[in-house]
Amino acid sequence: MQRNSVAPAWAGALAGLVSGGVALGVAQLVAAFVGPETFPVVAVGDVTVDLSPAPVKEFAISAFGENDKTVLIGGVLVVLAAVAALIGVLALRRLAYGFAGLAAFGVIGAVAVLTRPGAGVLDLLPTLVGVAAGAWALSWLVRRATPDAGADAGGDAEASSSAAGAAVERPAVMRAGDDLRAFDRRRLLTGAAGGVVVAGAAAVLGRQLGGRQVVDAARVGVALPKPVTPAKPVPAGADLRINGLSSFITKNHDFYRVDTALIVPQVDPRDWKLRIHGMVDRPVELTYADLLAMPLTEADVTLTCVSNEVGGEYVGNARWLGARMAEVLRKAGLQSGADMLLSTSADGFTCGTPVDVVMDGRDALFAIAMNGEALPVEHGFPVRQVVPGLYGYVSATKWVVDLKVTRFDQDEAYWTPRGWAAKGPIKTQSRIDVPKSGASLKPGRTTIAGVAWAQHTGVDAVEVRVDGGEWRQARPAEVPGPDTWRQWSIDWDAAPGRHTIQVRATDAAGRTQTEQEAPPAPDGATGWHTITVQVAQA
Ligand SMILES: Nc1nc2c(c(=O)[nH]1)N[C@H]1C(S)=C(S)[C@@H](COP(=O)(O)O)O[C@H]1N2
Ligand SMILES: [Mo]
Repeated sequence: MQRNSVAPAWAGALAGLVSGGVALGVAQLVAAFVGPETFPVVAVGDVTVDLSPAPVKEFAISAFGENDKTVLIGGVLVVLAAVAALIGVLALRRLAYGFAGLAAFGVIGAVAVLTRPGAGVLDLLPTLVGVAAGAWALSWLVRRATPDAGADAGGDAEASSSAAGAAVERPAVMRAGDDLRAFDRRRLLTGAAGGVVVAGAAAVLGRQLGGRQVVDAARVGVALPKPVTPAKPVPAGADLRINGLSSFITKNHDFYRVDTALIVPQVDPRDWKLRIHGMVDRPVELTYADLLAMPLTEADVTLTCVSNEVGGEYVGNARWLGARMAEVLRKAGLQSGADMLLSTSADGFTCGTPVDVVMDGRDALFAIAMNGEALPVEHGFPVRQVVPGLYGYVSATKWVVDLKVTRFDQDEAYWTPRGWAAKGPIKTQSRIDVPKSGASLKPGRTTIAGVAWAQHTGVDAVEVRVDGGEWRQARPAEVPGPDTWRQWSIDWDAAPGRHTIQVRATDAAGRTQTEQEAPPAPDGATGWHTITVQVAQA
């Protein structure tokens, strides 16, 4: 008896894939009501992010850049699809195997959801309802594919009759070889098509309902107060307006984004609270309205990511508006001995910032606006931290909701156990923006230009050399203060041939960038940005 050939493997794989789709679509729909982070695919992705060792994450960032999240979710979906197909194949042999596979999936999803910060039992709903819908779809499709459940190749009458609900009227032996009756291809295909429609509709509806409309609307409705302390005027000469050179202010749309969030946290400002506790005299709770009612400070500050490679793109300059962190902390009263501010975001990311840096008078802000508009949701709406001079991973908490005043010897922030330094002052760096590395140039006078940064110390000088020759002084542009990057430019008489161009900056404390190359981990890349260009014959 060749029962295995009754319904082909592809039929099982198809049933499995469609059932998996139904499970995810329905889970997505339910997650729209419970919270987008409870969608099991996202939760599994989040766990993957949190469990990935630093080198894997660094690889992901360098290989995929800001697409790393899409690649990760895509990877999770590919694995899911493969396993769903397998589950379908098993289900055709014996439905109970398929159910067991789905249940195993549900358990993985449930565990992932429950390990998310602040997760409750209700958060399991998308996973549970999704798995139930997937199981229902699977048994329905298997039944359609094999109308005579008795032909179920496993021959387990109990599992097939109870699960598939079809009466076993004749012994399977009698129908062995009766392919038309044992495997109904048309009914499987129409059923699968129906399943795809259900899965797609549920997913689309879920995305619509769980989307960002509510928070987007609240964001658009924010009336930004005028700063009591406006930004220092930006000198006219701060922006050299050279083609290809990063503009002095980075537009919000162009601003780099780095975070561990697979889906951007949606925080309604009406629900937002910042809790300040720990080593303080009086714990404080601030609402968004409280924050907006404080005297606000505006400041131009360049953010930099510790993951930025020499010459990399993870740096940007914006005008921030916010309440001074020092003033908020003085309301709470810092106790002596506290040296760390452990901030937590709505999605559970944590960040450890030195107390002395925040309290030393620099423009360390709980920022609410970026370049004249309420913070973009991706950049931390409604409130994020901005601290000049520190890499983002130790200072720039987006969607910040909690601040614990503590000690570095008692608490650890997100990236520290993952191989990054507990403290992250920004290292002086410089970058050549024009010409682009690998460019082909005409011979003759050419402009070389770029940016350099040494936040809160300031950039004093920038030097450029070609082909390892003499360092020449570039012209640094004007700056409003020490907390932003500084443009620079220099003219070069390009002779035909291939050339190497290098840059190095010296900060206002007299320290020149080291030539020594270091990778981003554990505390920031070093080395001189070096590009090569090809100059054509005259
Ligand atoms: N909630 C949260 N805030 C975060 C992060 C994060 O992963 N989660 N990453 C930090 C890092 S590493 C950097 S470099 C900056 C980047 O800010 P941006 O995305 O607005 O450029 O945000 C910081 N704030
Ligand atoms: Mo970062």
